[in-house]
Amino acid sequence: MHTSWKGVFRLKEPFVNLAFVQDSFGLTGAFLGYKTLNDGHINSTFVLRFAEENGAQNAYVIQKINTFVFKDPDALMENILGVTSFLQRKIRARGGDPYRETLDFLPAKDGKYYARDDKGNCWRCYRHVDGVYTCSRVDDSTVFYNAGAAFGAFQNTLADYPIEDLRETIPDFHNTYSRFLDLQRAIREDRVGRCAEVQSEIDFLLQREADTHVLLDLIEAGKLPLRVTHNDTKLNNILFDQKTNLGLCIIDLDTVMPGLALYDFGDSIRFGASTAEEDEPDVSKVSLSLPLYRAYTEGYLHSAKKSLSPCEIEYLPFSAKLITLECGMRFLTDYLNGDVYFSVAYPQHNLVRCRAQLKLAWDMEKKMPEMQAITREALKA
Ligand code: GN1
Ligand code: MG
Repeated sequence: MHTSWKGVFRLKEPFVNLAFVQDSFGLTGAFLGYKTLNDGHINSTFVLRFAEENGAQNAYVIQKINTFVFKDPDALMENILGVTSFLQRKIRARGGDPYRETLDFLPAKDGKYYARDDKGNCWRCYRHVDGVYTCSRVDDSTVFYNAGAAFGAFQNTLADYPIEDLRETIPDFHNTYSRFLDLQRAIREDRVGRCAEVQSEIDFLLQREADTHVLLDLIEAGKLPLRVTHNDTKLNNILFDQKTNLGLCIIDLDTVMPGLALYDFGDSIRFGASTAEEDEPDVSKVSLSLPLYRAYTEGYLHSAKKSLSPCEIEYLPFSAKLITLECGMRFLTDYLNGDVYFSVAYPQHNLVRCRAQLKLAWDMEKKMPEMQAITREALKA
């Protein structure tokens, strides 16, 4: 949940240069305060609120784009604007509210959808959606069913988006074998001397190399289609309507790229159907919740099953395990590389995250028959 407003009137580094963003994006009104949103591991995100003279308030989300991760901000914003304007047209056509059901980015003075400050940092701005909440853990199965329905609907709505127009913002993003090779390289280089302490995590992952080829082989064999996918389908990338608890708006469109429906399904389960947070230090608390797995699968299949092939449906349970392994690999790789990619709150953070993922993947392996049975049942529901 968002934290309360802070009554500050001047934002200092590393926060936002208020005058710069006001000027760049033409934000009017008296500055009331800001909040920092700490959900993401890549970009820095703030919400700024302003009051107009007539008393009306406007809030904006201001993000510093991480250009170490997103090397081409022009391509990044081109993708996002392509997708949001496509979604806005469809939402309007079905009588929805295009300003609440997708993100509305503001152009900067030069017409680009980001502004570069004098330090070379790239900032972007979109209208804050009011009357919503986010969550990074959920116990209520209904809300998680709604999450599945929302991501399923997102995939359906983008099914006829011209895939060839999308730039690959991060090449090989969910190429699990290339992630495996990245881990092997990090082990070989051992840049910060952390390898020896994580031998059991390394062994766990190296023993599962075969898994990293499974979906890639199916793509190669023409059995899994590339679709327009979100690629970062964490629960906290959904804005839920406070009144209805329905998934209203999908956010964090940075990695919308050609991908597999299975990557999106798998990542949602990894993050949202776990019994603990992604960075829970006590791994005995981490496991797959089968009731949550059922809820998400039912919600997702309810909106997406018509467009999914039998092969996609067959591999849904496996994809959850695979993306959990992939994420564990990525956290471990970053730990070995000296924490250069994901933002960390303390030195062992990436290792803690990795251990939680490996415990979850291990638990999914044990529960795979149940996950398969639930998927078959959800298909008939
Ligand atoms: C990153 O920044 P955030 O939290 O939305 C990452 C995802 C990972 C996720 C793990 C561009 O997403 O791929 O799954 O952390 N995004 C990028 O929590 O690498
Ligand atoms: Mg993201």
